[in-house]
Amino acid sequence: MDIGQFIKGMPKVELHAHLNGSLSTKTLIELGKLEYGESNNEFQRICESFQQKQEFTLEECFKKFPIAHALTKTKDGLRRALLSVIRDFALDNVVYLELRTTPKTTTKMSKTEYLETVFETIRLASSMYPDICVKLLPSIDRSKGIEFAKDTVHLVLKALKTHADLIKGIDLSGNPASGSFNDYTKILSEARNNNLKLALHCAEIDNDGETYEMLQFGMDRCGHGTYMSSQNLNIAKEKQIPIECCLTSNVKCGTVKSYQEHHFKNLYSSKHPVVLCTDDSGVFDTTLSEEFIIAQKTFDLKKKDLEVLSLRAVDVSFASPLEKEVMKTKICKYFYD
Ligand code: 6MZ
Repeated sequence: MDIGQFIKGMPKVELHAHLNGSLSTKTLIELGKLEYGESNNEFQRICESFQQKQEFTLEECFKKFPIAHALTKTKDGLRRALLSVIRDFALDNVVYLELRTTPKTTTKMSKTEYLETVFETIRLASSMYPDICVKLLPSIDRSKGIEFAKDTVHLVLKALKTHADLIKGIDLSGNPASGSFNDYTKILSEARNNNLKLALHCAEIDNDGETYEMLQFGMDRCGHGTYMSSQNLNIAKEKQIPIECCLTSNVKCGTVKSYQEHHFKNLYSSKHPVVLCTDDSGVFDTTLSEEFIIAQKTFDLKKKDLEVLSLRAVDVSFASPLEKEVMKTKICKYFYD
């Protein structure tokens, strides 16, 4: 079997995926037809022109999310979008998905309704796509301010009473150039004190001081970890903080010059816990298989490396011990049967 096919069939674990960034162009167009009418070609043109762009800046990338947000503002749109995303990951043989999304108030839904719709849909998907286990990391968008963040965490803590099986932790994301990490430490501590894991976007842009503060504060996983000075990297290594590497996202946004120069290489060869992730598979037109294929080709990974990476992703996931056992069994079966 060729290595690409082997990777496609491999049971995979996705730990860094944003819901509204994971809508494929096909899904956006389908939802666009429902929202704006069959004959609205302008919407289709905008979606396609975004997909054709191979490189953009991080700032430009943040201009793409409102397109998806306009289609997930109703319960029906959100439900359809979420089901499509789960289906697409399942079709790519992702067996465990920690999906992130920012609970938001829209013109048609309250923040509570947004979150409840997400829970309902994940439960519905578990019978439609039984081969994929989906968990949620509600996101705090750092561009929306502290009051918004407090409200989100309090809603999530309330939701733990009925959805503790689905909620695995909190993600801090949003445009990394906006807001200040210090504003969020109090509310993130509250989440942590209530046993929520923290997955923080950290060092996605060059801001050494903030990266240092974040690493001192601590986190269960670091999103991106692109611009780490050697001092900060040493802290991450001492604390053994797993790093979620999103190759295509970083290269297309220009925060990493090329795949060859991606920090994944040094992290992996120094045996630091590292995972491959898609970030926004729709925005960057990728899949988790594709990310593994790129890593395999660029860094000449062998099957043993693919197995190590897959098992490491299980280890650093926020799954329960039983969920981890199930995943490890699937992975080992694939590699050794
Ligand atoms: C930081 C990102 C991101 O939450 O509406 N998001 N935050 N860095 C990135 N790197 C490219 N990609 C996505 O999904 C979209 C939201 O996820 C965050 C942003 O806040 C974006 O608005 P949801 O489902």
